[in-house]
Amino acid sequence: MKPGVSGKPPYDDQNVFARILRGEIPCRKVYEDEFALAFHDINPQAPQHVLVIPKGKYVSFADFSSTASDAEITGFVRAVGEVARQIGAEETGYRLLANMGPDSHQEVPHLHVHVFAGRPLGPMLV
Ligand code: IU
Repeated sequence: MKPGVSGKPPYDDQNVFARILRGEIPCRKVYEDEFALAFHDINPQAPQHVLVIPKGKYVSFADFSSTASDAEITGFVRAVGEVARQIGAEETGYRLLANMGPDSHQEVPHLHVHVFAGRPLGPMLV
């Protein structure tokens, strides 16, 4: 397993999403519950571009899927669905994306799912 990609990597408490979760940096909140916080991306790539983050200290999807509790995982997935509903994207459709680790160009080391919507998104470019 590569450190930082799989298993339980070290978590940087000063990463920007940790600071948003602690209220040290403002965000344009879309949704919040016990398990997740969702807010508008500061550099939107679609008319609707929302980030959904778990409240727990998880760097990546590998980390989250292997160490989070069932309640956290269920709560997070439900929150992603709720965000899509709240931004009105259920009818038109939307795209979910999560970058993980260096090859994916993950910039912020706290797990986040991007929700893109608001226009035809075209074929997925990898
Ligand atoms: P990535 O999947 O780690 O590459 O995406 C990080 C996203 O976080 C990216 O779309 C940024 O625009 C976004 N973001 C933000 O919304 N607020 C911030 O303070 C910072 C990054 I730094």
